[in-house]
Amino acid sequence: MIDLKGKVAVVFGLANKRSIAYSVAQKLAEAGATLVLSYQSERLQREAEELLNDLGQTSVGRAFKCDVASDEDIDALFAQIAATYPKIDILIHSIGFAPPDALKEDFLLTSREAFRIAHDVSVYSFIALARGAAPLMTDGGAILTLTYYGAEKVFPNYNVMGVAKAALESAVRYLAVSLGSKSIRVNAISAGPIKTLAARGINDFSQILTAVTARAPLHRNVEQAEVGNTALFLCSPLASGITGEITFVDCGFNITGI
Ligand code: NAD
Ligand code: 0WE
Repeated sequence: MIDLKGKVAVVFGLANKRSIAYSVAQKLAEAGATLVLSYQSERLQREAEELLNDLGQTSVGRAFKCDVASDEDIDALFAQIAATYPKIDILIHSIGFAPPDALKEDFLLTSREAFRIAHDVSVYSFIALARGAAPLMTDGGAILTLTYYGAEKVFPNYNVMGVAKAALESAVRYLAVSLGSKSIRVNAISAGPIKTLAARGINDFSQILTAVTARAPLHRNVEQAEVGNTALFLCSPLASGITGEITFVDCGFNITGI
């Protein structure tokens, strides 16, 4: 049994119960961790507080606002965390965004602004949050982000997000070296496709799910809880020797050739 009692986990990207981050938070909480949730805008504050309740964190957990595109928000968030908790142990980065048009048009037409936003929100934020968290991880720590196979292979319409995920996966390796001497491990989970808010409105998403069912060794799609379990493992002492790694949780889809 993994025991995370006395550990503090900060979770970014928990928008609702279908979010991958919800399942991750659930598993961390079940193992005894205290949760700090971060929500993107005031509009999501009540929702975040309700989610904290659902996760059994009413008295210990806290929710703070942080738009990761804002340096001021990131600084304010870590100041609030430092004032509330003596140290933090785990950071979950489950955030990705590109302007909707960039996920519809021909990749060739990707604009400078769409490229900038996708990389700012999906990649730079990971580096900035790791930098904010590191001084508070006084007893070592685990940092985890979520990526997708579109970093390596072309999926129709994933477009600039694929380029951003490739950069994110590289950032995992560079941060692992940067933070290794502090006993902070940095890893990513490459999850198979899951119907979350971020997948809604994606053209042909059901086709992607069907292709996985046909081709993946397990002949099914992955569930949020399976990503949550792997996240729990990677953030636990059981994974003390793993850093800079991309772990696929995709029912084996990525190993197949046809
Ligand atoms: P989701 O919509 O539930 O989560 C995305 C989160 O990003 C939301 O909570 C949103 O508030 C947050 N976010 C976006 N812009 C932000 C900003 N400026 N500041 C703060 N937060 C911001 O969807 P999800 O599928 O759970 O996505 C989580 C992560 O998992 C993403 O990195 C995504 O790329 C990755 N992923 C998703 C799938 C999938 O098929 N759903 C597969 C592999 C990887
Ligand atoms: O990373 C993602 C989705 C990320 C995402 C989703 C949206 C939708 C709403 C980023 N930005 C936005 N912007 C919006 O305005 N996934 C891994 C899920 C996903 O998205 C795809 C996929 C898969 C899988 C898009 C095309 C093809 C496959």
